Amino acid sequence: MPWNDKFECMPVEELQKFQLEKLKETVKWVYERVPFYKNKLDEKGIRPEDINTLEDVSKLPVTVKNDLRDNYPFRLCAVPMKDVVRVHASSGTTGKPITGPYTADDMRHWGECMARNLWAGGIREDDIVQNAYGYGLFTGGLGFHEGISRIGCAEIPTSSGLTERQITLMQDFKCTALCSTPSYALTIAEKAEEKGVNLKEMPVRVGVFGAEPWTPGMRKEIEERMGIKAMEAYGLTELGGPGVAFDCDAQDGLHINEDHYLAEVVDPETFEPVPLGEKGELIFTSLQRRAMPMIRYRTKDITLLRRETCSCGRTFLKMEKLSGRTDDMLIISGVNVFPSQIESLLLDIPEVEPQYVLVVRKKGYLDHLTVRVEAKREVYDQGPEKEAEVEKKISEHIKGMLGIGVTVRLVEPKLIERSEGKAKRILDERPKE
Ligand code: DLL
Repeated sequence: MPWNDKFECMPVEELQKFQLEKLKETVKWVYERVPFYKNKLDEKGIRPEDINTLEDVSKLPVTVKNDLRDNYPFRLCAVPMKDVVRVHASSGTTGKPITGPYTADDMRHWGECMARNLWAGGIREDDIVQNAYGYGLFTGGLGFHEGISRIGCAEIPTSSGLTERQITLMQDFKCTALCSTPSYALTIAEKAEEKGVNLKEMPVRVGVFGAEPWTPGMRKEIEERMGIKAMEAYGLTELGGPGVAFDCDAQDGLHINEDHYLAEVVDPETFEPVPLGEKGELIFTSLQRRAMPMIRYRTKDITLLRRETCSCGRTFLKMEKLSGRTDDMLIISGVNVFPSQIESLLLDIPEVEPQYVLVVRKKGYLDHLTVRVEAKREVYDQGPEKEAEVEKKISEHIKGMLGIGVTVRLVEPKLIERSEGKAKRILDERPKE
């Protein structure tokens, strides 16, 4: 049974009626309160009354990350600061941070969306949940906190980092669930192995992971190394953090909390809508947020949407596990490559650990990719000949699967920096223009 079957299992027609009502309210709310949106709608000659069907959403202007930066910190805020009870922020890798203010109602909705996420992962009030997402401005720690408290679990707010202590607390407190980024889960698993702690014998049985791309192969790796079931969370600061979408027992795509978020997929170049089942860039309009609603926010995340009856009974639209971000796409010898594709291939090679960095350099006019991946100790100890053999095997595998020539460099075990939050997989050494 879902956390909130009234909404999560609502017949689609009824759900869409609800969405339309909330969409109209949201457009009116921002038009009357945020000059940025009023100007953009006026420029397009659209008034809130022109939104009469869900498809009319495509008449509205899109919002991009730079709009949030340009209006830093609170110019997109639709309520006075006296109504704001929390502000989160995300710095990203470049430029000014973007902010995410919440009203008390926004916080309540966040807790609801996160409770659905954790509940779908099988987490219940008798669980002891170790929350190893970073606490602070990042939405991960406190977003999960909101859902964990809503369900009424015993929360252990470890935040990220101090990995040895994470393992000790997990053991001492008999934690049954772990929440972290997938790369940090792998760091914890590895540290436990190093310390001779067998996680599989511990009570921890489920993890809810997200905030960065991870392949199905990585999910399997984490499940096997920790002896848990690995579930997923998706979200972004601009839309209030985690709680936008989550997977269920079927582990076949992520259900979008559709009573809170209206999803579209568009062609990233033309912005034309693409039909259900086809890949494109994901765009969200928030439907119930009040402090900082988002109209048609371009996520840069690439996925496809499916409307189908799920074995779990939820009617919410599903988005396929993310294959990457448009920002992270590399073009190597004219072929579009996402880091996730390389990750999947590396997970097939038993001689290496799933610890890698992709280095992009210019070679003449073309981009060249070097895959630095960590050898397993027993391989590394066999010396340079063995290393060369494994490097050749991996580059041939990549050539065979993706059709591109890359350089593969095995590196010594533990040489690649371990992640405590979002792993950095790409090292871009191309000259800046
Ligand atoms: O990462 C919010 C979050 C926290 C989600 C904890 C899940 C768990 P940002 O830092 O703003 O917010 O980053 C948002 O991270 O556009 C995606 O590219 C990526 N991302 C988030 N969840 C997933 C996921 C948080 N499950 C950006 N799979 C998004 C792949 C994800 N990528």
